Amino acid sequence: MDTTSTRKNTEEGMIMAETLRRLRSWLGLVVAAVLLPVAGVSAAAADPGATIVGGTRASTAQYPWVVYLATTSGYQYCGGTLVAPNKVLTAAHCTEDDVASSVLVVAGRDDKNSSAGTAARVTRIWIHPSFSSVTRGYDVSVLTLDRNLTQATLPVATAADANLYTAGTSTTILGWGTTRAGGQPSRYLLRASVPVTGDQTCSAGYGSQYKPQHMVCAGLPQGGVDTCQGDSGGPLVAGGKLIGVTSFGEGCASARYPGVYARVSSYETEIRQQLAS
Ligand code: 4AZ
Repeated sequence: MDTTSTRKNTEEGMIMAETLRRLRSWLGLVVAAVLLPVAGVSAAAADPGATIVGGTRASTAQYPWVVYLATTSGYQYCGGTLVAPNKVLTAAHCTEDDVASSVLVVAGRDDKNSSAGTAARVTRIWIHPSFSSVTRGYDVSVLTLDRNLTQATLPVATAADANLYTAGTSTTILGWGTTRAGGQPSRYLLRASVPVTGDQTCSAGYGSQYKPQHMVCAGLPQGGVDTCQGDSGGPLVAGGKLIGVTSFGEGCASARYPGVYARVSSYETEIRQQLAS
């Protein structure tokens, strides 16, 4: 696979994810239930987020700040992180087509088929004003909830946390996404550990799509462990802080293509302002 075709495939994959996401927004579950099977496209492939490949079961008792975004009919489509009692940091590409009143934030529910925890309503969606597409950066969004949740919050990395972005730093990724590219979403919360990848390694795979000022990569050189579809918007955690928001990748868990995350410390000012608003 040469770099050119890889980039092309990445763009096409993203365009498809965007298109399918808009269909979902417009038609809701009817698309997943009826049109996708007819078209031969799995619901997981239509999912704009990523889920965890190579992960193991985890509990929101241990990771209380990890949440998922769902439609009002209960369809989980992205992850997020509780960063204040009534604020969730997620990916802009998760919320760009959303209307606040049609988004649920689910906290404290390991099993999507259960009714454990809390489903809060969203009253306001902030999307970074410079966001246009995942490969240009700015893939961050802050949701305001209709209530204060009781779950613990996770601190957001700042400029003072530069050390957490050093290649080799151990991170935790979490989500309810697919367990392989094009696979089925996970019923349960999954977690995995992956090291932060150096800028040169990430650029070697993604070329100019990887923008070190705006992004950070994490993954193993040989692949096998990664976020995947449906995990988007969820946390990349190191040193007890949120250092990244799951953003994009070429497939999932492939050698030479680590997962790409929004570099949270780059958006410190904007995020801080949103948390205060
Ligand atoms: C996605 O579709 C996605 N392997 C998120 C993360 C990754 C791939 C895809 C990283 O939202």
